[in-house]
Amino acid sequence: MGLGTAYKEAFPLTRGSLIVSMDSDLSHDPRFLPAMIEEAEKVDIVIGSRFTGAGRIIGRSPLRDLLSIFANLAIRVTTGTGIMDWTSGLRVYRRRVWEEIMPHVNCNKWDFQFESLYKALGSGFTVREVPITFYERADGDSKFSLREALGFIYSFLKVRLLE
Ligand SMILES: Nc1nc2c(ncn2[C@@H]2O[C@H](COP(=O)(O)OP(=O)(O)OP(=O)(O)O)[C@@H](O)[C@H]2O)c(=O)[nH]1
Ligand SMILES: [Mg+2]
Repeated sequence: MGLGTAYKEAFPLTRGSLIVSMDSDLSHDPRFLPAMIEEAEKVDIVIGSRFTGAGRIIGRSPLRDLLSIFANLAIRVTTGTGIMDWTSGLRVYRRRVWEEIMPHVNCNKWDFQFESLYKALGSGFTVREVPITFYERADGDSKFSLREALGFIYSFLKVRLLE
């Protein structure tokens, strides 16, 4: 039913003062978490970033990388923020971020990543990025398609223009 739907289902089941989100297709390596959690002492959201410092992507098709880079560039320029990786699913949130923004996030697919971050920034929460290596999925089928990409653009415009 989509990534956003899954996050909303999972949120009431979480405990503790920090919430970690990560993709379940092994694209995210937990070895980056200690540095991210350390950073979360200072800010409200820490993004595991493929596009800052030593951040990188391994094994994915150049076309997918290019789309990702372009989407992030477009979001960065149109929102006027310095965030390099808006679509990364590896994040550490302070619990109060989710408590405050979750009721206002409507996107149910991977557009959730954009809307949650956008609304968190709008609520004054602070964000920092920590470089990570993103690995192409080891197995399973991708849900990515032109339809998904167009759906993301639609959601982006809707969030930006209507809310
Ligand atoms: N529970 C649940 N999780 C989902 C769903 N869709 C996506 N996810 C999770 O979100 C992660 C990110 O989505 P992906 O489809 O892997 O997105 P991506 O990494 O950009 O693209 P590919 O790995 O190339 O397909 C997945 O690894 C899953 O963990 C869903 O419908 N339900
Ligand atoms: Mg994936």
